[in-house]
Amino acid sequence: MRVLVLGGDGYLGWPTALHLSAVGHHVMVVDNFARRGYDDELGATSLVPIAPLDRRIDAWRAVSGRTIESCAGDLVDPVFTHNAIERFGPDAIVHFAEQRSAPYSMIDQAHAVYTQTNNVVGTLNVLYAIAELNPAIHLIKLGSMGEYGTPNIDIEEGWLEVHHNGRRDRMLYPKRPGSFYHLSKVHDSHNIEFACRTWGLAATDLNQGIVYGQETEETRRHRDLSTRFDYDAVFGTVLNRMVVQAVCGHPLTVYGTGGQTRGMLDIRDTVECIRLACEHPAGPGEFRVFNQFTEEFSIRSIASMIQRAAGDGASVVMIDDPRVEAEEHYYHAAHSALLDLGLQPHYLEDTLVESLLSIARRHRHHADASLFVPSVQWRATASPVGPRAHTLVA
Ligand code: NAD
Ligand code: USQ
Repeated sequence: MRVLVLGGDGYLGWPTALHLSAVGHHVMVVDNFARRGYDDELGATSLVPIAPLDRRIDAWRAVSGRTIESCAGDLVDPVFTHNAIERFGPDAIVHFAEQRSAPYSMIDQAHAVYTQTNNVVGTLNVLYAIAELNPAIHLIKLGSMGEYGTPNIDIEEGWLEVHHNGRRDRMLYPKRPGSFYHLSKVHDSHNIEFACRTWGLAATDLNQGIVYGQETEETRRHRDLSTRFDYDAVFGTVLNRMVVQAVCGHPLTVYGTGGQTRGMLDIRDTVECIRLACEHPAGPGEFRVFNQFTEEFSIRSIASMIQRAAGDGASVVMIDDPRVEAEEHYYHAAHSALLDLGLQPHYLEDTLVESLLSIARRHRHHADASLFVPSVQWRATASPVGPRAHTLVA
């Protein structure tokens, strides 16, 4: 298959491009390098050094004999997006290319507006390009489990059978997310469902949980193939952050009571789920939703697991939650569709010591402890309207 990976320079996009290329698909990556720009803006860097995209591609050619094409540009530009898709002529488009940090989207008005514009407009441009060029292209869009929020009923895979006043219908599952970033994903999902229903597009919305880990079979083959490992309070996700905190002797930062429960998955399962979705496409007009995670954990239980695995007196600190979210809640989410397609999950218990902690130990000298401290508050401040304190680099 010809697969276009949008956001192919990012944490997940790059290992996915490698995995798809390794199994024989013809891959092109598109990226505007905004993610590298957020690092400059925030004064943060990946714990594991990453090579520029050109060097990554050269390293892959050297170790595998396979070519990955690349194209630099911004999906918010409709002409660029149309031309990139026309030039490559994909069978499938995997769309990772969004601003993906909840705290980043909550810094201030400018960052909220940037996040929603970047994500919603970029995705709309992709939808229009597919509709105009070839509606048979299968769109695989990265959504988020956080779109659902934490409802007091079971979470289904995208759709809900509703019985109301003696009638029934199959409706999109109601969403109540917890940040302007997560809301951008909800808006995307509605736009994609509309495009499938109206133009007959074929799409898979992958509501992914929190990803952990840094290595895949392909990225291990050369240091220039490494993907990022974020541990800062804006882009570092909880499990990756806590592993780095543990090896640096910093207390593991549990926000609030730590009863927040989330679906999670190993990065090796992310790349495999994408392969499965590409090779088993949605049908014409179908808006298919998969919940993409393998295990559920509360933040408290993750902290205890890491504390036990790291040893060396790792400690846990409970701090006031900078976010507005339920700290104790019901959580039960369906996630059988990808298992039915053949996913063989990796489990955290088996990989924490052998993979995550050993990578973090190897690179701990790069860590900057000031980046562990949460810097973004959800509760509205009486700050003036408009762009100010933080300058957007992207
Ligand atoms: P990332 O920030 O590392 O990668 C996203 C990439 O997209 C970056 O390289 C960035 O430069 C690029 N990009 C952003 N806006 C763009 C634009 N307008 N035009 C072109 N390129 C653009 O993020 P990630 O962690 O790899 O996440 C990838 C996707 O998966 C995101 O959509 C995210 O919401 C979703 N996701 C991630 C996680 C996770 O735990 N990391 C979990 C669930 C869902
Ligand atoms: N948390 C802590 N301590 C920390 C960091 C986070 O207790 O040091 C808590 C947060 O309060 C939250 C939970 O851990 O309750 C998860 O936070 P996170 O930063 O790991 O994840 P989140 O903000 O939800 O976002 C990440 C990715 C995003 C993706 C989402 C999947 O950045 O791109 O969409 O995970 S999901 O959570 O399923 O929506």
